[in-house]
Amino acid sequence: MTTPQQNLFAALRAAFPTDLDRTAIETADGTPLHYSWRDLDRATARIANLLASLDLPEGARIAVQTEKSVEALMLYLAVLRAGFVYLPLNNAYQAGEVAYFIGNAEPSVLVCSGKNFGWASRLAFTAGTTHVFTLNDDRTGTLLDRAAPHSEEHEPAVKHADDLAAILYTSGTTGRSKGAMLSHGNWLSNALTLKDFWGWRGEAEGGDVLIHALPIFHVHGLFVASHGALLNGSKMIWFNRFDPRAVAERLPEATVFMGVPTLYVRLLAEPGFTAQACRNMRLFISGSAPLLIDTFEAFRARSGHTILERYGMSETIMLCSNPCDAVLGERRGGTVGLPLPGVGVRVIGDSGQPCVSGEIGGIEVTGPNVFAGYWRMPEKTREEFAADGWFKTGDVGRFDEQGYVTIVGRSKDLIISGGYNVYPAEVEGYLNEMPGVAESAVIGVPHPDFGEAVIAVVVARPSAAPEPAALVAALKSSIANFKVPKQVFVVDALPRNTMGKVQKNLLRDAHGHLFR
Ligand code: MLC
Ligand code: AMP
Repeated sequence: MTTPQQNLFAALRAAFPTDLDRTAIETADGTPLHYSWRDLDRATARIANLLASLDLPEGARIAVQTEKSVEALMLYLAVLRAGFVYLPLNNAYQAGEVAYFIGNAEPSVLVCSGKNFGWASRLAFTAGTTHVFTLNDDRTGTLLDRAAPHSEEHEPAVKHADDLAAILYTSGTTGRSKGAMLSHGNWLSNALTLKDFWGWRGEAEGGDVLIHALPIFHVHGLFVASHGALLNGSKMIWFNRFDPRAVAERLPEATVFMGVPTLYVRLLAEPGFTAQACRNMRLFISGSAPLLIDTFEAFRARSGHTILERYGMSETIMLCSNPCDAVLGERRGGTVGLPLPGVGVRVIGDSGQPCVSGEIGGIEVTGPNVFAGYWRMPEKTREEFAADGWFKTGDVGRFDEQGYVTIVGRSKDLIISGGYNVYPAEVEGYLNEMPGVAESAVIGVPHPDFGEAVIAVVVARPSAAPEPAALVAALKSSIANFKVPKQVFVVDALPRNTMGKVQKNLLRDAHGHLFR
């Protein structure tokens, strides 16, 4: 018996509209460019053929650290099409961070921005990568040059549901980042569920148009947003950078928008963002970080639209969502809604037993959306799955009587700043290595724009006097800018409990009003 083709690209390709000359993507920053569905098909075929010509091993990883561009999206689709494994990297990561990912994932191919080619190719070739291409956000680079002569026809590689499609690195609470292994089946099942649950409208119902303004190296922008539009044959209005004024201007042409809470806060600060601008909108979706109830309400008052909040993570894609269809219930601010159809969500208390509604515990998940494990980290994988196979999210929450989930906190020491995850342990590791620093505690405090902001509290070594500004400058040269503390305080000692554990809650209380 032959297994049916489960290549995610094949499923997306099958959803392209019959008229391939229609616009699939229109760029919105700078001179507008129109990419037709035929352009997407041909360009991804050329890049897939280039990759196929490189004689790469089965399951080869293609690591990508580029600026956002339509061509970068095409590269992602081409990797799926050719049957290799996509490994996206945040373009804020610096050389030291990228070196770790390349050492751990051992990609055969690296695609980087031209401006980073020097250091990026040096470290990739040292780690055994065989090909390094460049791709810039102005449609230049060796990737496109090398792909140009290849055929614009390509039969998608046959992939099974369990075959690896992407590795997404998520930082570890202790130690280094872990690569979550996502399969073609994980992506496809979640994309099909969301297509239905969020009521994506096909041509017959007027057709949806998505404003795409998120980065494309994480679950939210690359997968949830792009897959949603592609699987529905919907046009995207494409922003390489989020600009609230420009987005507000284009809203009348769109029906769907997806953002992290910071994007909604910034839209509310934009005078051009009005109910009139939202007149054709059908759906605003928020996720990746908690949406404050104040933002939820201010948004409804200003635009007349109720934001749909949903909850996901790299390891599980989307787990819960507020209803889109009123028949299923209302959209409740402060909650992440109901478990998605086909996704099992439970809340487990300290006793190890499921909680009754209203009781708080650890959120666990099972379903076809849940990843297979961490790349080459069987121990970590075992630790994060319960004995019966449910994945422990590290988020803490409760169900209410109607089955809505509210996230009340995290058991993992994690800060989410503007939708990006920052693991305090990682930043503390860098700080503790700096001259004059004895120890440090990195915490998140409320911030009006980023939701949470990273700050650090540092204890000096005897007779040393580290300067906060110098510590910030040193961090900026080592780690991604969004992880760098917005403020550093030097203190005599960190508060500790009787077990010697740093009491971060006391530090959060002491600094909680810093940005308010
Ligand atoms: C930028 N800066 C940040 C930051 N983004 N600081 C803290 N947190 C952030 N998120 C800082 C930079 O360090 C810089 O500081 C200054 O802000 C300006 O940088 P910028 O690049 O010009 O910022 P901007 O373009 O305004 O970016 C802000 C943003 C961006 C909100 C648009 O952060 C963003 O796109 N966030 C979305 C993240 C996302 O897609 N997450 C989804 C993860 S998936 P300085 O000091 O250097 O000048 C996931 C699963 C799920 O979580 O459920 O979806
Ligand atoms: P990531 O590892 O980047 O995929 O981030 C996943 C984490 O983001 C989850 O474990 C949650 O802690 C958080 N998250 C995602 N969506 C929401 C949401 N709607 N509300 C609160 N936290 C969220």
